[in-house]
Amino acid sequence: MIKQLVIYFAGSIRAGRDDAEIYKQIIHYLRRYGTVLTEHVGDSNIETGGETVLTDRQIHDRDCDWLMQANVVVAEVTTPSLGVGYEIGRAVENGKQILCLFRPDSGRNLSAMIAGCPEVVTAHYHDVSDAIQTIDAFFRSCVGH
Ligand code: 6K6
Repeated sequence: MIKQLVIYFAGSIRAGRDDAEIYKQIIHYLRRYGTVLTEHVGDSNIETGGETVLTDRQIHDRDCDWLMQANVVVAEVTTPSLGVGYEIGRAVENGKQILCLFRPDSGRNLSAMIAGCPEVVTAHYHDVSDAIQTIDAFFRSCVGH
């Protein structure tokens, strides 16, 4: 039987929610590979400056705990986010398998600190069906599923 993976999905929250629908669809697909700890990142009801029940410290500590529990980190990095960059850096330091998904059609340039990081697999995609193929290839080659 295939071992269920623990997956941490990272996507912009306070840096902007333009891609929230894409996050939601990617998270939905990732669930076939294991438990996604951060499903709320795809919640279209979360707003950039919205009210939070938890303090920033509680959010930070909870998300770092989840990050440490994860085998795999998948980050959608088209909207540049300090929080996502921080999570990727901590994931690298802790030896996680990391896939970053970037849409060049956005007109943005991905930071060299992500695109140039040898411990991170960075993939360009155009739409969600494209991203799904990339995710499948990543899990086959890096995680052996
Ligand atoms: C709701 C509205 C505003 O803030 C919230 C609640 N905040 C967060 N809740 C859960 N995870 C968070 C929150 N803020 C940041 N994160 C984590 O950092 C997520 O795991 C995202 O991957 C990443 C987003 O960072 P920013 O800098 O774009 O907020």
